[in-house]
Amino acid sequence: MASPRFTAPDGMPKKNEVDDFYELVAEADLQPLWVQKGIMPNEPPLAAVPFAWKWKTLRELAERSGELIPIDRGGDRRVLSLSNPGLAGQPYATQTLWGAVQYLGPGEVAPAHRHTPAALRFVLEGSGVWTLVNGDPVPMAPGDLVLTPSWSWHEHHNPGNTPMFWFDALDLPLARSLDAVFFENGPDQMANRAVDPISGSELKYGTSPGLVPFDEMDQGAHSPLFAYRWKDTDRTLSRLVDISGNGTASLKFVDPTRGIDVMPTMRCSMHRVSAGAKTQKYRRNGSSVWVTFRGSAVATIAEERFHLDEGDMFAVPSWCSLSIEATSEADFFCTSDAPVFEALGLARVEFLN
Ligand code: 1HN
Repeated sequence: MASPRFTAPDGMPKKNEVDDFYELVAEADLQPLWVQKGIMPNEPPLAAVPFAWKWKTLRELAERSGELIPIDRGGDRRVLSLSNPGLAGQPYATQTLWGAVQYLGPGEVAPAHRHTPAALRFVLEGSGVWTLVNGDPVPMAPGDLVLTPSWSWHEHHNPGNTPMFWFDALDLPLARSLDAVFFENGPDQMANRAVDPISGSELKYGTSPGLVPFDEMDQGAHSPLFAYRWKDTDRTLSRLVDISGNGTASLKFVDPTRGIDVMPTMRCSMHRVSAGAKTQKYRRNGSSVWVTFRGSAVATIAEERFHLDEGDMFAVPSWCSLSIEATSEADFFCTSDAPVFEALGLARVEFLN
C-alpha cells in the first residue's frame, strides 16, 4: 500500500506540498503557465538572421552539381537550398520559406511529382526550358515567374543545349510546421513535345488586362494563370517608376480573376530602384526572400548592410527592417508569407525613416 501523503501542520512551511504538486503535474504531462519563461515575448524572438547569398557562389556550385549529380527518381530535382545560418542547419531561408537555386542541364528532365507545399520559380538564366503544370506546358525565360500551386503536377524539361538556372521558393517550412505535407510521384516522364510560346493558362487568363473569362465556378485557392512574363513586368515597372517620381516602383503579381495574391501562402512582388534612389525603410512580421534580378544595390536589413549584385539572394526575417539603395538601376523579385499573416489577422507593418 502507498504511504499516506503528509501535509505540514499549521504554522509550518508548506514547501513540500508545492514540490509534491509540481511532481504530480509533471507526471500527468501538464505544465503550469506560471513557471514558463518567454512563452509570450514582447516581440517575435528570432532564430533566422538577415543573410545574403552571392550569385557567383550559387551559380558555380549549381553548375558543379550538374556535372556531379544526376537527376532521376529519388533526387527528382537538382536544387541547392538557401540555409539560413540562424536556423540550426535546417535547409530553410527563413522560418516559413524555402528558397533555392535549381539547375537543369541540357537535355535533362526533372520527373513529374506533386506536393501540397506550393512552389514558384523565378527564372535567372537560360532558355528553351518548359515546365508542365497540371498538363499545361509553360515555357520559361529569364525574368518570368512560373507558379506550381499546391498539389499541382509538375515536371521540368530542358530540350535545348544550354543549362537553365532559376530561383525556387516553396512554403515548405510553413506546411511542415502545420503537418500539412503530402507528396506523390507522377507517371514516368512524358516524351518531349513541341511547346507553344505561351501556356494554355495564359491564353485563357492572360490575354487582356482586366478581362477574364466569366465563370461562376472560378473558386480555386490559387491563380489560374501559371506564368507572368518579364516583358509585362518590365513594362509595368517602367511606367510605375515614371509615375512615382521618386525613382522606385513596386508591383504585386495577382490572380487575374480575383485581384488577390497568386497563392494563399506566398505573395510575389517585383521592385525597381533607380540608380541613387532608396526605398522607404519598413518592417513587417513574417519573412521574405529576395532575388536581385538586375543591377546592384546595398540592402540594409535590421541595420546590417549587404552589397548586392545580379543574382544575389537575401533573406529578411520577421520584424527586421529593410531598405534598399541602388548603385545602378536594380530590379528585385520578392516572395513573402504576407498572405498568411493577413488571412490570420496577424499582420503588422511599420514604416520607418
Ligand atoms: C520541388 O518539387 C521543386 O519541383 C523544387 O522544381 C524544389 C524543394 C523541396 C521539395 C520539393 C521542383 C523543391 C521541391
